[in-house]
Amino acid sequence: MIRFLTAGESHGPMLTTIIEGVPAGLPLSEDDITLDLRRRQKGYGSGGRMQIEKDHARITSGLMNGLTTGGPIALIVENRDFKNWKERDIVPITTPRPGHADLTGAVKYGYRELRLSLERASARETTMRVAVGAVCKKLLAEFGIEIGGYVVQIGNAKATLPENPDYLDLYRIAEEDGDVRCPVPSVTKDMHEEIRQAKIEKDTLGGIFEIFALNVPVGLGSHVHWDRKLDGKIVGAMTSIQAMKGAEIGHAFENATKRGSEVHDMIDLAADGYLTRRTNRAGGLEGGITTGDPIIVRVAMKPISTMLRGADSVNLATGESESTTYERSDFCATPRAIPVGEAMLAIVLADALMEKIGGDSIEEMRPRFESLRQNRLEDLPMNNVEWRFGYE
Ligand code: EPS
Repeated sequence: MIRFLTAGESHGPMLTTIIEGVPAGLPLSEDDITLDLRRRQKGYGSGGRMQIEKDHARITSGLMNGLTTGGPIALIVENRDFKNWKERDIVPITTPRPGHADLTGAVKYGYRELRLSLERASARETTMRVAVGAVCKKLLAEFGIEIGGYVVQIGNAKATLPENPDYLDLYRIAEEDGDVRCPVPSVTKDMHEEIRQAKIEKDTLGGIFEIFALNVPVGLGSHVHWDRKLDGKIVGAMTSIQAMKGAEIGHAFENATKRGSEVHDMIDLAADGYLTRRTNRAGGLEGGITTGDPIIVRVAMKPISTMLRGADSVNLATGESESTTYERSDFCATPRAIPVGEAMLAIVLADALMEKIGGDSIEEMRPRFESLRQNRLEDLPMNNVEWRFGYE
């Protein structure tokens, strides 16, 4: 199965990751990873840091002749900003920002300088998640699985989408825009305006975005135990991203207000004998298992906690009430969160695929994957077998 660790501080010399469990024989290049790293750096509402960094991942192990070896893959990304911090006279931060890990981290680890919390809690770490996600996307792409995402709400600007949209089309529109990654062009300028106003008012904004996965085979995940349910893993992975405070599969919160007859995806028998669904309100998962329909996960990002206008807090060194200080930050990082959400979904799905079909090399996986696809609902309904149930 796929595992990874990241290391590195926001303004330290470099970020590092080791990925374990990627099978041998996967074509991979630094350019594959750079593409997503650059996407993560692009978006309206970013602060000054993105002008400094030019993220590029060096692959330092696990790759030979352009193919993965099956060994651990190590990646490093240099922080170009490091030299500025090395040369700078750094004043300790003693007034914690509400919403950031400043206070909780300091209390937990006994820090006497809040930078020790922020250096590791910083969303700079998502660089490495995106790098790992790019590798997992390559693995999934070998089997036709595609991942993408777009922003659906910033402030009051909301993109309303049709029930079963062409996800790749929405993705293309959002990527072409690039700036706020809105899939509905008529709403793009409203999202832009929301961010612009927040900036003028020295404030910040969060948002809601959707990540999808297409062509996912039936049967990843399991209903048999809580920690094998794929919906739980996906929601957990999304809320592990810095500033993400909620995630739902499909329109879960909206569905919660409706009746069952309005929510569940009715099953039909198609002319060719396959089973089909009228809708995909379940977001591609039933009982913690993939249905074969698009996986849709919606994620809520809180507003960035570093605000130019400051926030009421207490200076821990003096015990006096004081407003937080401001050095630099994003005003709205939601457009830039899309590649991060895609990465986390790719990592969870790559892990679930490896769990399902295993294999030490891509070649070993291919026939297993084909039989997984064949298994699709082809043999249903099974009217030539005896159906029975009993505890005895
Ligand atoms: C972050 C604060 C800002 C963001 C950073 C996350 O960094 P800085 O303090 O250097 O301006 O730019 O995000 C990144 C560096 C990045 O690569 O996304 C924070 O405190 O979480």
